Amino acid sequence: MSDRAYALFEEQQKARGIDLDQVKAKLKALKIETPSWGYGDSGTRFKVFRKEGVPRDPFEKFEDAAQVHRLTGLCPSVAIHIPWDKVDDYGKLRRHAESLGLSVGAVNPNLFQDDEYMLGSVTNADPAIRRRAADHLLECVDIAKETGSRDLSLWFADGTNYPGQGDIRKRKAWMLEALAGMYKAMTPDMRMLIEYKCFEPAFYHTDIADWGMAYNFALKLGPQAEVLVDTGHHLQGANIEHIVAYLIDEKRLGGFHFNSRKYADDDLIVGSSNPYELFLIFYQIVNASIDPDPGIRSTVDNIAYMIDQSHNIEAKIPAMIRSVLNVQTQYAKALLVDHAEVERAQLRGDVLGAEDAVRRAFEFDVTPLLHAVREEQGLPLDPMRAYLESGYGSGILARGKGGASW
Ligand code: AOS
Ligand code: ZN
Ligand code: ZN
Ligand code: ZN
Repeated sequence: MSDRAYALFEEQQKARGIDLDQVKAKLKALKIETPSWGYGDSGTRFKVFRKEGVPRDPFEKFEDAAQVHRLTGLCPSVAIHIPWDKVDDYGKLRRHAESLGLSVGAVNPNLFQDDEYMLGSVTNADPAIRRRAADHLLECVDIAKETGSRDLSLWFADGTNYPGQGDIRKRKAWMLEALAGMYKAMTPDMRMLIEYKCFEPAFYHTDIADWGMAYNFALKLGPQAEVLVDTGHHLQGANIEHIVAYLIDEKRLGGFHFNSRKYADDDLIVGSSNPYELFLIFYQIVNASIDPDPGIRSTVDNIAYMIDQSHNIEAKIPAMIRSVLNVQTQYAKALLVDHAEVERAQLRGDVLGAEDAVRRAFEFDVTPLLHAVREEQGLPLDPMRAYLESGYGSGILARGKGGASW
């Protein structure tokens, strides 16, 4: 990208009153966590395609994640899933991460793959199974202490398939009991991020089915509990950016699991079919970042942007690069919204003017801006191309066929 393209872009944005130095500083501060499970094989319930070169252990997952960070400068931490990433020595995993310029991110307990959990984990009617599940949550707090992770990221598959199968209100109490036990075990600087999902694998009721339930649990637990929004976890047509704005305003938005979906929890490359939705989410976030209330600004500063995608047919590392670049692009566009202009239109009841002021930011080509930022950071202008030319993808083929994430 030529300097001329950037000069033109700069001129265009200056004329709109956008401070590009500030925009660049914000882009440089963007951090997106990638998930360890996004580097291993995964699939649908029909088939897991085993790929050559996928990591054979958690250490290799971090090595692949380091490539994404090296080329994009965006992904300094990696979420882990226990027991998929179980190791004997978490201090060793932490040091390995640090030697690669990474840190261990959110710790995700896994309460959905054991036979005992068929009828629920923390909400199982059997107290012994509930105890086992609660112990796993506590184990994850201990792991987070060793890995230096701030966030515990919780998603429960718990739910029922048929009316009458479970006592919904009892299960609600059991959920709170398990969460409260974990909450008590956390250190003061840890956070519990509670994820919700409307359905799947349970198809009648899910114990934490929507943001309101997650929020209610968080409120009951205390300030270290917040809500995690996975963009694939809503019923069709849900206005996710509204949920985002609402939770920020309540100072309880803890983080995201970004992914793209068309039908249900598709877990596809972020922003691949719904870039405008991603842009509108960032529009709400950027809008809140200039709120006069410091509590709202600090909520925004502490949002954990995480990717949660499962690669089924595509190569894993470039798919992750695509996702994080898509996030960066939509964030860059959202940073170009002229909020004062939107507000003026709102105040005079100018519906079309307000909509236009928001949409116009989405329509700018931010390539010159992103190239300038990458150049200033000493990063390749085109991280995807740099990856494909690096030879890393063919180098790892020597690993042979890896194991599935699960
Ligand atoms: C499941 O639908 C959730 O999105 C979780 O975040 C899950 O733990 C993750 O997708 C790994 O399977
Ligand atoms: Zn998720
Ligand atoms: Zn999901
Ligand atoms: Zn998902």
